[in-house]
Amino acid sequence: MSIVEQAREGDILVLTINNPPVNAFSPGVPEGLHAGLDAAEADGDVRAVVIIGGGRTFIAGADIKTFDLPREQAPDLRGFITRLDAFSKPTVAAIHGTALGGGLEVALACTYRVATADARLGLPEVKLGVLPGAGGTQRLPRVVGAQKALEMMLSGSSVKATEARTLGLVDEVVDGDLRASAVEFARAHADARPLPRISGRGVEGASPELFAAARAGLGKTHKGQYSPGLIVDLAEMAATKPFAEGWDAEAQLFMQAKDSPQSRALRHVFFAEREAGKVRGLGKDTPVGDVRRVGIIGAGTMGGGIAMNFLNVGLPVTIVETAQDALDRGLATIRRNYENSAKKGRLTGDEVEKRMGLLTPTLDMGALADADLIIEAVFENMDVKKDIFTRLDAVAKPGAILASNTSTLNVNEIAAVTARPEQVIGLHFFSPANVMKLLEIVRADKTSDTVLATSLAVARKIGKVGVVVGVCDGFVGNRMVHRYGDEARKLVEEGADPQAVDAAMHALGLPMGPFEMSDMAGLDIGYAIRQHQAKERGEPKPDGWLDRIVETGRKGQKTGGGIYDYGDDRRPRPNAEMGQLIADYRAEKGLTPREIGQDEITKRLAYSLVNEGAQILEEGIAQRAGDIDVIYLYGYGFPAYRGGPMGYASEQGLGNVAADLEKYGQTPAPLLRRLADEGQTFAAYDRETAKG
Ligand code: T1G
Repeated sequence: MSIVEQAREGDILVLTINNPPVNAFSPGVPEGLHAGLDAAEADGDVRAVVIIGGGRTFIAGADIKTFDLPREQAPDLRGFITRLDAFSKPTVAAIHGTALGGGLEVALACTYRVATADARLGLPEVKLGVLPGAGGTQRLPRVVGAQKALEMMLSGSSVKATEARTLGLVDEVVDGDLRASAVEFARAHADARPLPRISGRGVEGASPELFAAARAGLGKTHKGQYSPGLIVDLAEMAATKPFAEGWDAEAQLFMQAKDSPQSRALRHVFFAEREAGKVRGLGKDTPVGDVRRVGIIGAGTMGGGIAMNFLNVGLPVTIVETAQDALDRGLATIRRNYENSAKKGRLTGDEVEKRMGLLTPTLDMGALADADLIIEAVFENMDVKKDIFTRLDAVAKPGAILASNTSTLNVNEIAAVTARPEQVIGLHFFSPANVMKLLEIVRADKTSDTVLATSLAVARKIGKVGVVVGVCDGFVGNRMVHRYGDEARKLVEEGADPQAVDAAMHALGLPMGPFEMSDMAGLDIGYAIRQHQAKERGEPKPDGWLDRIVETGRKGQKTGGGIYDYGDDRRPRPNAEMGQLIADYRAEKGLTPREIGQDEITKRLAYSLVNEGAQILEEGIAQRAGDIDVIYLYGYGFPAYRGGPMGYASEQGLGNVAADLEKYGQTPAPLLRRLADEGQTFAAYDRETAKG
């Protein structure tokens, strides 16, 4: 089957693109389409052309993998679109699945567009740190108006065909056979002359105020990002300059954006997200279990949040507690969360009741006997968990998956108390569990492939980004954040203010700095972990400045104050007493504070993550550096336009990172040292290790 198939339907020529999985505009596709237009031009009996996608979608965009090809090797989407726009016979884009990015740009260069009702159309290029580079910034505003075009291009969101019809983005929404309907539509419009061309239209609803407002809003909606400003500039050119001028400017600005560190980072993230869901060595034919009934042990904050994920996708959940009041509190919290969503119009009253109706509260663990997946979400204490898994072993049906939501404890130890360690896995949800997309899937030594594959499928089903990690203290995310917290506390010991440390992370693009995050999570949690780890290591009781703050009873937001004070708006405000406590601490320890600049703070914090990540990678706790990036993006808010910690380090140059680590008193991990000496990146390491 050729990549673009030509077929005559009477006087209509149908060009079908066969480039699975998403008909991206890869090498071969333009050549095939040009050949199709050549055939249509050469044959006087062909009155119109239909372009349609084979398989599950129209064209989902330029082939992102070709962005770094030398220009002469990259598919010439703009060249094809120029020819298509000027083609002498009517052309019809027949759209199903998605028409995204370059796919929608091809469709906009066609004379007409027809689509199935569930098709989605959009220009998501901003999510890759670029902009529509094949006419989208000039044609979309001419079709849907300035306001809607800005909204679509800046959000990167797509619209369903039914809305696209209202916007004039498609000419007809078809049901039944798309191909036949498109051929019929083409035949019915074969004699239309002059051929309507979008490039000849004006832009409705444009004004200097609109573009000024759009620019002003970027600081909030696209903080620190580069290509959104260019999109506004180009949309304004569509409204104020001749098409040809905007078209040429778009090409230049696209190249600039494509070659930016932010676009490299976002393209890395695009593929890393997809790779993270694949487990090396897990056979494609590994049987995947069918999870129809879920059991949750613990109706606290985590248990309730976890339960909501399954209720949201229509799976019945039995939730177990040890006392009625705890059970009642848990259910009330779940109901309150849903009712809050209903108040915001995200759920109807019926949907709330439907979800609540799927929830079975009980005090009897025996009620979990028919669950396919049971998730323990109780107090972070190994003895408690061991007791629960021992009892679960006697209750759960054969083949049931027994998962712990532990955030740091050893899943091998938990599995060892059961007679079925192959059924035991860690499913580490991040709080709030019904909101955070990250799910660390902790593969224990004896976890079976089927349990692992089923857990990945469950993650996809409940809309989580599941990343497989190994067993160690803190797995991947929390292990890295502990190191990051150590370095942050050290910076304050040496003279930095907590606010300056947090401000450096804001400047890097994180929504919260380490101390704001600690105050939010609860200072007592970090305190307990430090005490536990010191005890485990036989070290003296920790007595850091932050430990002293906790010992004053200040535990963070939950007590109205921790490192910072918090008002009703929950915004952190410096507390003079804490400042004095830190100063006194330094004096007592003989620490002479020094001025520490933002660059040093940023490097020490970001690279502490990277260094621990390199260690984790070398130990095999994470499969890929890309997986670590995905964990950090989805679990801790590291900005995607920086590529995640490992992607960010590769962009800085691992040689520079290693040198800075040494400059600031940290020893580069052996893998980091090796890659730095070889001039390698972490992405190259991932490619190298993928070969097995
Ligand atoms: N290029 C290359 N590969 C792509 C791709 C693309 N545009 N889109 C998807 N893939 C791969 C993906 O890596 C995965 O590979 C497989 O296809 C299935 O993807 C000039 C410059 C279409 C909604 O940004 O949003 O056009 O893991 O797992 O969940 O203006 O893919 O199987 O090896 O995501 O069903 C603009 C990106 C490009 C669309 C389908 N277009 N893709 O989702 O499958 S820039 C996009 C998606 C552009 C022009 C500019 C989604 C999807 P593998 P998947 P899915």
